[in-house]
Amino acid sequence: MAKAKSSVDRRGFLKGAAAGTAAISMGALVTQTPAAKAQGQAGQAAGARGSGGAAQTPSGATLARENGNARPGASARVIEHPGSDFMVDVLKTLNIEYLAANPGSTYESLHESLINYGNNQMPEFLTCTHEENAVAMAHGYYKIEGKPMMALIHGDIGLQHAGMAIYNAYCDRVPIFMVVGNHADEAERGAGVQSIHSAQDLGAMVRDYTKWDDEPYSLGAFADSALRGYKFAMTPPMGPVLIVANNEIQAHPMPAERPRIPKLVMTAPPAGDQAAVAEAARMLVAAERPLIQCERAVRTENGVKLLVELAETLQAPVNSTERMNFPNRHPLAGNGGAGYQPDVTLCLEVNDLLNEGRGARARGAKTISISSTALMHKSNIQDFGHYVDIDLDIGADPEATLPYLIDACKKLITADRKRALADRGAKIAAAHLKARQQAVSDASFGWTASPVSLGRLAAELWPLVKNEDWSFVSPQGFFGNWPNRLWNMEKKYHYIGGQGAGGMGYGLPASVGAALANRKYGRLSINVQTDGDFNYSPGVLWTAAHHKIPLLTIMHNNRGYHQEVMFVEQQASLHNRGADRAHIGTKLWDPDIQYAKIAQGYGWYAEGPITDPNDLAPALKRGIERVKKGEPVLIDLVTQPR
Ligand SMILES: Cc1ncc(C[n+]2csc(CCOP(=O)(O)OP(=O)(O)O)c2C)c(N)n1
Repeated sequence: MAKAKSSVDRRGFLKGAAAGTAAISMGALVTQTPAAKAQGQAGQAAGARGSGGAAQTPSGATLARENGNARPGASARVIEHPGSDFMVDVLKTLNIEYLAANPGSTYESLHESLINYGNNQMPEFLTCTHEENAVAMAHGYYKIEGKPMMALIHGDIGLQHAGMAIYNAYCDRVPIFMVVGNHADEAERGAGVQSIHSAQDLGAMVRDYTKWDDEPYSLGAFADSALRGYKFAMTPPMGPVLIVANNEIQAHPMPAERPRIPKLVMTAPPAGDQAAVAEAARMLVAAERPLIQCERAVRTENGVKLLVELAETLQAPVNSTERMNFPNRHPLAGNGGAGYQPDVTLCLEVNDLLNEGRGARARGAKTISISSTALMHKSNIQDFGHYVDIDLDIGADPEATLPYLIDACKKLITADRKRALADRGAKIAAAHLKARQQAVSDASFGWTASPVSLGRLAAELWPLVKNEDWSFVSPQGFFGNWPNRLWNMEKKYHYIGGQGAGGMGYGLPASVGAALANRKYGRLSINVQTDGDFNYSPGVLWTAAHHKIPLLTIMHNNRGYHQEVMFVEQQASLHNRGADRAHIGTKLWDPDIQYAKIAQGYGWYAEGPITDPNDLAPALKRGIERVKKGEPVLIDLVTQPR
């Protein structure tokens, strides 16, 4: 949401925020832990550890010199109740379990309040080594837990690091509650990093791909903003939201009159217009070959059940391309088989209707869309895709609309129609079975090959996990979609989908975030990890080890950016030149990267590189045993490209 505010207005307002505390300069703001207070060490407690008493810390003047603080000479004072304590009270009303953060001085007051005043609980700090990891962890976490994680971000530089991960979440319609620190007031902040890491309109840096952002100028406004932001994030279409927490409201003392924290009242997701839903039902029941095409169609286990009910009511095939929406072994799963040309396609939360809509129009077929994305668009980033003149466009949340659509369809189906639909269902079921048998046969190709085939990896893993409560927490597109082809995926958490915006560097941290959410359910989290993605920010391995997050990571180590190898080969062919140099700029060899050693260095149990396919199953067994005991484990498998 664009904000127009002049810097003159902002300064005036900030002066208001600082009213009553004008005498206290930045150099004078020193917080104090209870332990330090007991030892009478006021003014030295800024670096004190909560449990071990006050550490010897540099004086305010020394720190000021080193940090370029504007007022090095100011004497230290104590702030008993900083505004950041109130902010913690606000955050606690949101019931957020975890906060992922790479530390930074723009939110130092809030940081200290969270761990001491807030007792590091609800939310609990997760120490991250990169802002992109913090946000991507929150991304993966939501897709298991169904509620947002908080990401706490350091000023403009941290926000720049977080940018791509925010964009992935935005395109994946994933809510993340982000708070970014800032020193807004030039008169109050120091020279050096306090100025360089601050911005006049911090939200502008990511506004094109956050659902909403705000910069509250008082504690009362922070409370409103935080609750409003949480609510916006969680209303379909969901998305990341950003609150700028200016140091001026974090670090100044609480006003005498404590602002009220309002109640969190969530918005019910929008269901489709009754007449439009009735029209959709008429088209679907009359169709000879309907198809249900899903992207982010449903959000919960109940949504999966509803989709099964709709498919069975219509005896229509369900093609699901993103997160798990529909059980993949249901006889109606798939595209209906070879030669099944849909005459009506129902698209559920399909972002870009180019393929479905224009394809249908070309052959005289019809397209219906039910999507919440119709309710929110921004101008700059082109993630909205294409304008397609489809036949019925319902702006609504599919999951909230499904009960009405199912009812409307059932009312229209006569006994005769039911018999015809059952005949169609039997044919679709036969095609489904054929596709599954074909997948089993395809998995045997290159069974004894080294590097190891991905079909073999999927086939070796399945018997080891199928009796566990398992969750596949990485994208499967670069893994040949093998889990969908071979495994039995019936629960929502069996597959959490892809990056959202195709941004690499998502896989490793998102799988750690998802594994964290799975931990409390005792679920076995499985991540098949491509090597290109791994190398963006491997520091999240340390976060997983430090916070004891059990996760089985199997490296799909094809020693390169294979997607790009294929693109360069394609271009070489298009330009009528040989592809023998396509490895330049695309391969990760010479030297081969030692992933097991990297993981061990970050505190993981790790094995490999494995090149003999016969060594794979025993290594997987050992790995699973350790993960079940609570450890993160990495097995480096040298693989075929795809
Ligand atoms: C941030 C980012 N940079 C570059 C790309 C372009 N890109 C798309 S796929 C890909 C290769 C990724 O390599 P890897 O994760 O090893 O998967 P592989 O293609 O080898 O299966 C790259 C670099 C991207 N999508 N995201």
